[in-house]
Amino acid sequence: MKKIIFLTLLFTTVIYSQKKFKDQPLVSEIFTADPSAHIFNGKIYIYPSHDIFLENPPIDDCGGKYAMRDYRVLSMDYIGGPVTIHDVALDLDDVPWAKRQFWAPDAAEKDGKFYLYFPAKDSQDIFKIGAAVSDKPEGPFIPQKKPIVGSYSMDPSVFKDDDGSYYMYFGGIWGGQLQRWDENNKYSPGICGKELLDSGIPDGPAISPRIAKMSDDMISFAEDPKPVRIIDKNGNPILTKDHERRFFEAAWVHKIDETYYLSYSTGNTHFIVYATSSNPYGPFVYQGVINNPVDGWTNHHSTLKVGEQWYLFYHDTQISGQDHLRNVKYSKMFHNDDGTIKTINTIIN
Ligand code: FUB
Repeated sequence: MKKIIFLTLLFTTVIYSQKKFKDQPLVSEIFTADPSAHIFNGKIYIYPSHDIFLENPPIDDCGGKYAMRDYRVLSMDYIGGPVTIHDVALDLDDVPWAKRQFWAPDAAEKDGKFYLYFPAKDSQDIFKIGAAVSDKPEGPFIPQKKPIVGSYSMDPSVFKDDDGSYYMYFGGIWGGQLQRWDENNKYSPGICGKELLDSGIPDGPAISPRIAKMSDDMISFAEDPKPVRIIDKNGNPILTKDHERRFFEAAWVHKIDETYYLSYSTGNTHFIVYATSSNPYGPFVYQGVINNPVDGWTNHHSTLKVGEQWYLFYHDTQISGQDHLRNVKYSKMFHNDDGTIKTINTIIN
């Protein structure tokens, strides 16, 4: 038995030492994932999930091994500068409605206040999205006592438009539970994983991420969430079984001139892809791949312009080799003259 363990470890070490990674982890003291990057007060702040080691990680399709319990914010004065790991920004124990699984968060700033948006499962094990407020970008954040009314599923990201409106994009299928919510925002209990691959959802338009405009208070929705349509260049919806292009999780929006770029993860096919629109509500037209599969199962990102340069923040599993123990990184990202984005390969063969 000892021999088998030794050989397995040796094999993993050899494989990993042979892999060449384009970028290096931002920090190695803690495991971090799902980086949402912003510039606040002239500094770069990254809001990641804080992955934790589990003695016996559950094996299920509901994402049980992503059992995170707090958030830690990272910051850099400039790209490539030293990274500060700030103290705990929000602890699961301090959120009255949240029972478990602090998944991918995001943050926004308005009028000198900072808002952290985070998903967690409630006492019924249903994902909802919470808001927490701070005077400082790194927190600590004071959570609202209840989740955002009308919110559901996970992976919130909040986009500020040029006219000062804020929109939350959210949702994710499988363990993210989006398949349990219809487009009128009605919940029905349901399955959460691989069963959805072939028989779980009828073939037809894929499940859409959701959008809701934020109220002025930034802690509530100004409207009922609506589906965000993703279509191909002929105007046809991207279909459920189109696993390389359909939405899975990790919606994120950036804007260049009048074009909105919606990027997202395709989950089980592991790409970060993008689609464009002239309207924050869509429909978005599928364009292509931003990030090819990274090391590890999940692929989750954000985009940020620093000076004149765009960056893709993402994670992989370079340090641990385990899907649920990730490390955040960044890479330069380039738009072509026609507005398309050059595909990034984070593993160099
Ligand atoms: O980190 C937990 C979940 O894994 C995120 O919410 C998903 O986007 C995936 O990265």
